[in-house]
Amino acid sequence: MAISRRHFLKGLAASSAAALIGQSLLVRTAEAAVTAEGSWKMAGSHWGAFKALVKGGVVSEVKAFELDKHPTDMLNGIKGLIYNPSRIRYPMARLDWLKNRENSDRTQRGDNRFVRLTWDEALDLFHEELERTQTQYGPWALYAGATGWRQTGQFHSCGSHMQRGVNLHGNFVSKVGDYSTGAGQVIMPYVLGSTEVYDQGTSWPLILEHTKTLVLWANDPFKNLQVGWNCETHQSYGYLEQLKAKIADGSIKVVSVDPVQTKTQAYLGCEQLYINPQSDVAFMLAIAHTLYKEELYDKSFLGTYTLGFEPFIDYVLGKTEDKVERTPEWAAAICGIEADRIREFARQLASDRTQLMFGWAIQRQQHGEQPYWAGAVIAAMLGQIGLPGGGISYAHHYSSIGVPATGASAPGGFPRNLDPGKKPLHDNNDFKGASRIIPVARWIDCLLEPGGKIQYNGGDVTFPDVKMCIFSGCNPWHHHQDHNRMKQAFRKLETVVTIDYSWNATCRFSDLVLPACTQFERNDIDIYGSYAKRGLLAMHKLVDPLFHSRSDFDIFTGLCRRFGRHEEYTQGKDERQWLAQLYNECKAANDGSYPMPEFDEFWEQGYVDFGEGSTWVRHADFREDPEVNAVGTPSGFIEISSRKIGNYGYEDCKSHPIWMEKTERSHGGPGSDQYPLWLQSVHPDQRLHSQMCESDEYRATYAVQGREPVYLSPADAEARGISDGDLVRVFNGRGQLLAGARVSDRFPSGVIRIHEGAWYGPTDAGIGALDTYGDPNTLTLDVGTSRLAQAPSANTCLVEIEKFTGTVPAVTSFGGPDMVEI
Ligand SMILES: Nc1nc2c(c(=O)[nH]1)N[C@H]1C(S)=C(S)[C@@H](COP(=O)(O)OP(=O)(O)OC[C@H]3O[C@@H](n4cnc5c(=O)[nH]c(N)nc54)[C@H](O)[C@@H]3O)O[C@H]1N2
Ligand SMILES: Nc1nc2c(c(=O)[nH]1)N[C@H]1C(S)=C(S)[C@@H](COP(=O)(O)OP(=O)(O)OC[C@H]3O[C@@H](n4cnc5c(=O)[nH]c(N)nc54)[C@H](O)[C@@H]3O)O[C@H]1N2
Ligand SMILES: [Mo]
Repeated sequence: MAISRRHFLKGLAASSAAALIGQSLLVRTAEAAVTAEGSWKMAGSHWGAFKALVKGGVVSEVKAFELDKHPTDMLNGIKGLIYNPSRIRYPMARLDWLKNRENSDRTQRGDNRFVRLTWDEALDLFHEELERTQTQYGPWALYAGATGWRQTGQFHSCGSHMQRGVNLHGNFVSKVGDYSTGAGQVIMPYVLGSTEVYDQGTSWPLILEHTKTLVLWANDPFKNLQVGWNCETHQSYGYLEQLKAKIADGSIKVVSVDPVQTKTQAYLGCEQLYINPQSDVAFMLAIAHTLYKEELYDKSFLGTYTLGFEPFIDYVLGKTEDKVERTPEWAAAICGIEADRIREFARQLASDRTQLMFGWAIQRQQHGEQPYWAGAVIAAMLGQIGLPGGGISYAHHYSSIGVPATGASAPGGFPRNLDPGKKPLHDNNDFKGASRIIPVARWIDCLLEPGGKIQYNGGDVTFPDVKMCIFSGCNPWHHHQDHNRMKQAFRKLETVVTIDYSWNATCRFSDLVLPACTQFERNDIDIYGSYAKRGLLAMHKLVDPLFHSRSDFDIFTGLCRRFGRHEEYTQGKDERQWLAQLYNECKAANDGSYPMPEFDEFWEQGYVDFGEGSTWVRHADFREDPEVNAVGTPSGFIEISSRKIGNYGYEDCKSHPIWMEKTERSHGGPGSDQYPLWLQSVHPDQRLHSQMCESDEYRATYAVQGREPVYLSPADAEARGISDGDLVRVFNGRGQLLAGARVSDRFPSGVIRIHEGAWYGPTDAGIGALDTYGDPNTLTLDVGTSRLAQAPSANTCLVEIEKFTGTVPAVTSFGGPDMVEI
């Protein structure tokens, strides 16, 4: 009965499927008892806390938590995230892999033909493959490092479950860094002594009080603060509201330095300073030139708090080997901002209290280390680092940074590592001379070039010969650049195991797929407001796990049982016991400062409020006493030049910030004669990366002819005979995709946008296949930012676009695998 029902349901729209499913398959004991009116339950998510009405075992309504005064529109996608035809229903194995395992035809990977398995079969296979990889090869052959935007909840955080479970069996290759701030988190410790990107920033109330000019540099907080790493409070929006009022009454000037008119710019009604993409460093050098020539810089700050200004300014003034003076005229030709406007902007920055606020997309491009470093140099020349409302920040668009934070302790999570004294079953630590840890964005290079060597942050990395990969809570077939290159790399792999709740492209390119449940199908606790630490949330299980899905905790308990270590994995505790323990530890840590009720009472209430936090100024302590409170750089001072980086001898990251041309740059830069349009693949307004793309009805609110929108300027559209709503083909030498044209005057000529996270849906498994939905990573460039950080360079990408005229292929991204019988 279940089987025919499944065929019947496949392809139905989410809502109708939910209605049908609700009455039959999904009603389970716990929910069956609930009355027809249903009950409201507290839940949490990256999109904020919310209450869900659960009726007859089905989530029927979602409304924002009362404390959230600025809920995101994305709450409207939640129901569709639970109920949609792309949910993974059963454990599945790729057809030819199931038949031939390590000898399978790997060119078939991606053809989406899969065979349904029972959980016992699937976990046996998973265990056999781990065993084979560890014994036939060794820990160097297993990559289990990739982790991504798992769902919220401290206990069920799935990357921890995967790594602890796998580690109980054996060692594996892991990663360093992330896709978000790969370049920033490596360069900034050399410059300001800390990653900056993940540090608390000056509080918004102080910025609103003291700042006269606020520069949003490659920064769209109004779009990006909709989500948070933990359950988001959206308190930042209250401050953006006040900022808008202050712009209107003339007390603060806000300038958005960005090639496009951002959502924030439109909301605030602030000024946009248009800049050619990827050219910010040229602009910054010319600002430094003006500040210096017009004596608008703070000599005393440079003398007291910084090192290495001279070599930098010599370079700016053309006193170095190349004899090029980085004047505003020189920069204007690169960045597209007139020389006089550059001078005027520099004077404005120096005229009064100025706060620079950088976003992260600007370091997700070739030489992404440079704009962050050059930005810090400008802030140092302005001499306001450490003053309220002055200086520089690299994170006010992220996870409630800048909201006055409480000092409360957050609950811990399920341990990612083995317990003290415990060793893996196969405790082989011989990586055969290869590196145990690789820079995360270089893992495709690693698959393609086993034994290859790269430089990274002052050291050498040797790529291991990976044969098996495990992915959980991440979607590399959205997040990594250049999918056609990835296809080649994946052909080197014997086994790919993915644990997820929705059948995304990573499942399609895997051999064994295990269905996890969503966070709405398990109980958890989370801090409310990542950096704000506003309170503690009970995330109530709304419905039982759908279909055959299980929590990651249950999945890895089952795996560990196969080699007799499940008791160690769980520490003999179930979900409820773990939650109570994590809660009680948190309660003890907060004792005296932030009172918390007993666990059962908390669970019943659903929420503990820690109240308003207090304000804080970033780097104020360093400003007050640079010797006692030295920053974490090698010298303890802000390093405008870095001897340490200089000693590495890297061509692409020298001892102070410099302008370097990109391999691809629009507006007259390299490659623009063949592919004239710069593709920015920034973060989506209506998704969290690829999460929620599968939410059918919600996707329909932004899709164009069922495809991901590509935004382009009226001029570029007209030149190509493209109208708003047309189906278009976007392409370059790396790949091609179909998308739906959205013509918008918020985009300048030469700049197009496709949001990252659009689900990859190739017509077939072949290299070069057309992507039917519009994942920008079909087109992006897969190179490291530099030898220093080896971070992703997704925003270095040129393309061309044309109206699509051929036979229109159906979208293949959604709806799960093609189930076949063996
Ligand atoms: N709604 C939503 N919010 C999110 C996320 C999401 O998926 N959805 N993801 C979260 C995560 S994981 C992260 S890492 C952050 C990402 O945060 P960011 O990386 O800061 O965000 P993006 O949206 O990619 O880009 C921000 C702005 O940079 C501009 N920009 C791009 N290139 C250049 C350039 O060369 N010069 C200049 N001056 N500007 C440029 C873009 O036009 C855009 O307006 O967002 C977080 N917030
Ligand atoms: N071109 C381009 N590419 C980019 C970026 C860009 O700006 N441009 N941005 C980069 C950035 S900053 C980031 S952070 C990455 C994001 O890359 P990812 O973190 O890989 O992106 P997500 O779409 O959040 O993928 C999370 C996956 O985990 C699954 N998942 C969620 N919760 C659970 C769980 O509890 N259990 C299990 N088993 N699975 C779960 C979801 O269904 C989803 O498939 O993308 C990067 N890629
Ligand atoms: Mo990110």
